[in-house]
Amino acid sequence: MKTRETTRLSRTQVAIIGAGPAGLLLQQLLHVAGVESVVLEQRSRAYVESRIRAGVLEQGTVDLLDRIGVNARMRREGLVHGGFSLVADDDRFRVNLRDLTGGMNVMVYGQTEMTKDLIEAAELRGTPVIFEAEGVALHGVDGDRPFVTWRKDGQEGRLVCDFIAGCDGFHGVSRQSIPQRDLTTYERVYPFGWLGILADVPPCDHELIYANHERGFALASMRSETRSRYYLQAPMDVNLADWPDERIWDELAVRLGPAAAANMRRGPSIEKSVAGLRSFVAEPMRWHRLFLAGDAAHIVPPTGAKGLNLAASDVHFLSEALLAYYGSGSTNALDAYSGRALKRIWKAERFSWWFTGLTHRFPDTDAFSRRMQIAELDYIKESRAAQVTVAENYVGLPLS
Ligand code: RFL
Ligand code: PHB
Repeated sequence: MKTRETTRLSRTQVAIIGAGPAGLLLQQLLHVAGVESVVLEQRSRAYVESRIRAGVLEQGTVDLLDRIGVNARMRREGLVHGGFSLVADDDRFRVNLRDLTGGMNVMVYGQTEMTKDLIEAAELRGTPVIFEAEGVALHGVDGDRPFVTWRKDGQEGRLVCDFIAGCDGFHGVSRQSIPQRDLTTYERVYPFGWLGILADVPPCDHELIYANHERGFALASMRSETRSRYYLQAPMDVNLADWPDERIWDELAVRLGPAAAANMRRGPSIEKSVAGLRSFVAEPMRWHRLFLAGDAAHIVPPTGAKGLNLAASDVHFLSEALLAYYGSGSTNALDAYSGRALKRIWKAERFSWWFTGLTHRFPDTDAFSRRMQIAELDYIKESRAAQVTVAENYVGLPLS
């Protein structure tokens, strides 16, 4: 898409670095309100469209996709879930999200699919996305006329803009462009990872199952009624060669408990990978004319299914602030962006950290701490108040 034409572009209102969910969603939120942007992405379109990542959309994320009209396939193919199950030592109970939150659900729809839909919308609507932009660099961010440069097909591109949105993920160039003295970071790296497997078999349950087992955490998730996504807690240095599919299925059957095991359909994996778990926040999310959003500014462990949804809430706040600026010339909302976004981010960080602690085996999980985990899960099972707390965090706190 848009290759020769867009490399000639020289001026836009908002330059967006990164074509992940944050960047692509921000572009459409701005477009429907008449603000121009260009997305610069270092990878190819095929690479971006095939990355397997998150799978659960909060109601607020679904609402944003509805609002920008990039929702037809999600509404057709997405699976609405009104609850999920928690398992501890084969004792399983359901958290009825819909009932506990007064009617809220989550939508199971892969990040891969959402990304494809947003790229297709960009193509149809003519909002430029430049893939394979190498060596993206930010310039003049602390002045009045910032600009971005890159290389593509042996040519130098240069884009002057009013603002830069750094939506380029944890390893991107945007956060690194901010002087260290102006940024405070908070971090926790967990001493384990998630071994993920994708297989074209029907899920073992119609909803997700999160399991605390003495051998470690397990999660049964899905992408559709015929495609399953499973995870096992595993050491970060795990050798995938030691984990042939049969061993993974056997381990999932043990950790997820007998009811799930009885319904589990096994099949060849079509993807297998290990991802690390990290909590990370960089403050503030603004440096002069650069605004960070999504993984560029923060990371959560995936246990709460919050990473993608936080990217969406950030760009919702950022688009509102940019639209207020273009509407009235006032920078008040832009000045408030970082504080507003961080208030919601820290609560999602807390929930993701807590849910990880409740369900995983840590190197220092001795017999006493495991009893504490089991007692807490048992309390949640029996207490509606505790379940409401879990449910309202899981479906997503308000976008206020
Ligand atoms: P993304 O999705 O990382 O997108 C950033 C984009 O920026 C591009 N980029 C650059 N472009 C130009 N110049 C540069 N210098 C650039 N550097 C990077 C990248 O190629 C990419 O296209 O960030 P965004 O948009 O903020 O979205 C965040 C979500 O993707 C993320 O929070 C979740 O996927 C996190 N996450 C998961 N979250 C869940 O809720 N459930 C999961 O199961 C789950 N699994 C995962 C994950 C993240 C992973 N990462 C980051 C390694 C599994 C993995 C492997
Ligand atoms: C997924 O389906 O990839 C998934 C679902 C729920 C999570 C994390 C990942 O908490």
